[in-house]
Amino acid sequence: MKLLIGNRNYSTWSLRPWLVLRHFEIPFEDEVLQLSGSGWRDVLAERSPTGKVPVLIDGALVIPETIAIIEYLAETFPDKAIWPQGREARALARAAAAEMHGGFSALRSHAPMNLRASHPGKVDLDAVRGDLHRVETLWGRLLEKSGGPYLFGDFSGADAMFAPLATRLRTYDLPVSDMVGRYVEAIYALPAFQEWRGLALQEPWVVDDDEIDVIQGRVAPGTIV
Ligand SMILES: N[C@@H](CCC(=O)N[C@@H](CS)C(=O)NCC(=O)O)C(=O)O
Repeated sequence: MKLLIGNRNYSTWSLRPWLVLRHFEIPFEDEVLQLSGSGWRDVLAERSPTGKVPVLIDGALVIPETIAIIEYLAETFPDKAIWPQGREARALARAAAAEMHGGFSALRSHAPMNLRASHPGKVDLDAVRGDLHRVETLWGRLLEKSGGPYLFGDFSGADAMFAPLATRLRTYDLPVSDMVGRYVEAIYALPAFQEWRGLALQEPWVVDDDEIDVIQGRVAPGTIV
């Protein structure tokens, strides 16, 4: 199996299935397709049916779309508990994953994932207040019920879906409850996440579209090194 991914520092969608593969010890290789530089969109268009990453390649099968990849892994490796035990818990985990996939647009646009950076105080809190409130409600309810440290107790596909959002809370030092703060710590403590982050920190590439100082006009494109 091979997973095509984007730059580890910035590519939220790539991080999600990569965490599932690595955490559940499914053998795979990965290949980074850059999300910046000359001709990057052409490379993506050649390699991915949607022109986006991640893409999972299993023999002749080529699967785009993060949720489809995670579901394929869950079906292919039913012994791995990628989704939690119990039909009701699985339904809630899939609902959370779908909500992440289609929602939280304010946090996604105002607080791009940037693992190597620390930008406290730079996000307009009014713009993301609704999303932060929903994070508190959703994670709070699930963590209270499961007892943590992950949303359904053990790490699952739902946590993989929310891991990038957890990093945004830390990068931009957004105001959260102790419970959400502990969950963010649990994501950062996951060995698979630590491996990804370690590799992200070694990447030399800068994607201006995901750099908040460029987005907010503090620095010119092409000047961050
Ligand atoms: N709906 C897709 C979204 C994938 C996506 O937007 N990936 C970004 C990288 S994180 C990408 O490939 N962007 C390139 C582009 O938009 O041209 C999924 O769930 O996998």
